[in-house]
Amino acid sequence: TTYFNYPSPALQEELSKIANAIVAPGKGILAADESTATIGKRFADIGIENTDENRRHYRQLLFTTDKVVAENVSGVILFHETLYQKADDGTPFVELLKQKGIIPGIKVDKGVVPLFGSEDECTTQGLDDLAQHCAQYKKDGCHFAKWRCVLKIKHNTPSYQAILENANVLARYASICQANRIVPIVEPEVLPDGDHDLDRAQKVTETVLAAVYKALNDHHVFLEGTLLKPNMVTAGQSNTTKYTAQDIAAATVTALNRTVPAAVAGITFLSGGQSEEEASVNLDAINKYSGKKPWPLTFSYGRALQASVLRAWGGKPDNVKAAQSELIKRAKANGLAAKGQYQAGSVQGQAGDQGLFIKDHNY
Ligand code: 5MM
Repeated sequence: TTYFNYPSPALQEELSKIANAIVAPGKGILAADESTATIGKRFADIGIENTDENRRHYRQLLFTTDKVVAENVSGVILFHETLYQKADDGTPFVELLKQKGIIPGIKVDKGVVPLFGSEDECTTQGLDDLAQHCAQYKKDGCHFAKWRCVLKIKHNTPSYQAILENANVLARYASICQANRIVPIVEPEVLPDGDHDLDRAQKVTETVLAAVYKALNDHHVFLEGTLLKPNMVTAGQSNTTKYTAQDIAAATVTALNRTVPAAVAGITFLSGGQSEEEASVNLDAINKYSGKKPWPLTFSYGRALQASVLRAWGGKPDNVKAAQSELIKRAKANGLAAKGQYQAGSVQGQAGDQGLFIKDHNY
């Protein structure tokens, strides 16, 4: 009798190879998986209309960036629509990425919904038909996936209900991905909203991650073939204490050491509303931190890799090259930070040190 099965040795090898390639030294992920509504908000900031064609032009800009970007970007997370779009010359976007040696990935969750009866907490939906979608995405060239859950720090939250539900849905998602030869990125984001201090953020992050890894174990998920996409441990947005990057690094690495098994292939942080420069400086401090670090620690940034790009582009074809050079610069900065070799202030972007916080980013 078998009580459970790990993936076959061949599947284990395939999954860990993909995961390890994503977190190769000095490399990380560009999260370009904004859903239609979210990219609409980014476009609104620069006065661009949210049309299919504008979305295609923008993603074309990202994916036709010179191949030097692939020195620091190992994977790109796409939104469903983008996966099937093509460049002006008819080349599918997936092909453009593959030609540069960048691994295509796909967002497979269907967004955040309220948890009835809770204090404004949420879960993430999308498990129905996920297996079929994963099988199709694998055929269409995606080798990893992403699913984001959000947890909120308030007086009584995150609740047991939210912690358990989100951990379990992430574990079920991860197991379905692996069954379809796709590496799951597990993203339980503890939101930065609130006035809580660094200690509270650390404790909540530990509690959430402990529940996530218990659930992954319950579902027999093969950890060596997974990546974790957590928040860095930072104080709440409206907390006024000044914490240094070293404080953030110590709190973050300590929380991870206490809860994330060493078997996990890598940790790819989200930027969570930090400015581009902050996100690089904090990642760098995390990698410089002298405590135990059994996993590669790198980036999977959305806003912190795209703010300057969007600003430099402004929707104008003439600005495409300038915008692409912003992407290359920021990717380079974060690639250095992933090795603990970034010099604060050494890479200046058009968005500078501007905060990218969005209140209640629970969509
Ligand atoms: C790119 O933004 C992703 C969410 O898009 P939707 O809200 O449209 O689903 C998001 O999951 C993102 O990948 C992570 O939060 C990391 O992005 P940031 O901007 O926090 O680095």
